[in-house]
Amino acid sequence: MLSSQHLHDLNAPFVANHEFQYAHLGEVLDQREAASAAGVVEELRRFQVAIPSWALGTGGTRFGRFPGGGEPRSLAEKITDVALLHQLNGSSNAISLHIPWDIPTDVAAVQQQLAAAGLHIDSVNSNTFQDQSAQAHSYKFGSLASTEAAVRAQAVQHNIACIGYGQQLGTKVHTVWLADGSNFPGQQHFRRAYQRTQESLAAIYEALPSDWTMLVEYKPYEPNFYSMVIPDWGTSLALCQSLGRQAQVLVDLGHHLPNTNIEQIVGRLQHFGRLGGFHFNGSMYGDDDLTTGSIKPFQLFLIFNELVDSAQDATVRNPAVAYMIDASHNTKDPLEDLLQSTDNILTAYAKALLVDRPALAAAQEANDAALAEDLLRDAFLIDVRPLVAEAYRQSGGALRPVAAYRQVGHRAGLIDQRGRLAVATGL
Ligand code: PSV
Ligand code: MN
Ligand code: MN
Repeated sequence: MLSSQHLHDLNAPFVANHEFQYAHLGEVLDQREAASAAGVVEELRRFQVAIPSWALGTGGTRFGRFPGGGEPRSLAEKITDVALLHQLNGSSNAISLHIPWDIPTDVAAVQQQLAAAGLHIDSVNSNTFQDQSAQAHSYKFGSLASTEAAVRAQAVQHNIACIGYGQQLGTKVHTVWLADGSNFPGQQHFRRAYQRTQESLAAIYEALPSDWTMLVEYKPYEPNFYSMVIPDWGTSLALCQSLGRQAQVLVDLGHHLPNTNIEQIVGRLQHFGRLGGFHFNGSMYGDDDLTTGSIKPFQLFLIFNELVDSAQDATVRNPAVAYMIDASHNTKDPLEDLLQSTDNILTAYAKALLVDRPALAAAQEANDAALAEDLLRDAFLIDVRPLVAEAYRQSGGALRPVAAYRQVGHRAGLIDQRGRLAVATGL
């Protein structure tokens, strides 16, 4: 952990320039009248995006993995890493757990560590996409959709056990992502696979405490490449509607075929009051897990435009959305990537807050396509970096989180402590 004096010293070389830029942008925004700099900074400071435990180590592909060293070997070390991110940017106050990778051995110690760092558990995520050594039945041909009742029962029990761990640690969100599907035409009966999944989910839903949310995530392909049982938001939505009000759809940005209009999906789900969670990552082709906003920053802005629009519309009755980064970094230092992803997320959010919403609504009503698009571009093209930096600073963080992380030589320190060959538990 860094002391506040240390953070203050790290910021010192950047302060004068930052204050000049922030004051200048404040004047520009005052002239535009859509939103004030202070108001946007306040919103940015409130916005928190959870870090998944599995993004803290280097990912890989089926061709290889190149660990960067000093990766967290335990839940305690994962929490330590997230605590540092939160210190640097004030925007990462929660960690998501994947069971069984993150089963807590000492619940009291975990709770104590979280409290000391101002963190909490965002959600528990079940894992029925891999076989574990002590497991009686294999998930090779599916889990909740399996043709074998014993496999389905085992998968249901695992999900219920996840909820139990979550209760011990104080979260109220359980996320289900299924790898179930098929690789060959004819392999799986589509309707029956859906029906079995629905029944299995209903059994898990029955065990869900009344103040919990169950998030149902969809994905069009991978690991199955002919069909997935929950391939799209329509299937997720239908499942959630059949389960009850506590079931919500989870949108993962990488889980769409190229050129899908994700912002429209976001708007639709909010209209139905069923947008429950969000997994951020960047995508060129599919579930690439690249840095959020690195490839399509305009798309990320348009997604936030929908979120802001819905948040400001009293007729929208969507519950609070659980935001998380879901990525697996192959090349960069994962902690640097998470800082960059969060920065890009806050940048997109800030720009969306700057949209002149009454003018946009009027242009839409008048079918003035050129003006409507210009109003979006006008907000998107504003350089909002001083607003994001000011949010970090007001939260006690670093004006430039990645630079600060490098300046203190954090990765080298982790390698010294944990070892060059320390590999994170998880993916
Ligand atoms: C699957 O691709 C996914 O996006 C799900 O959210 C999983 O829980 C996560 O990645 C980790 O495998
Ligand atoms: Mn995901
Ligand atoms: Mn994914």
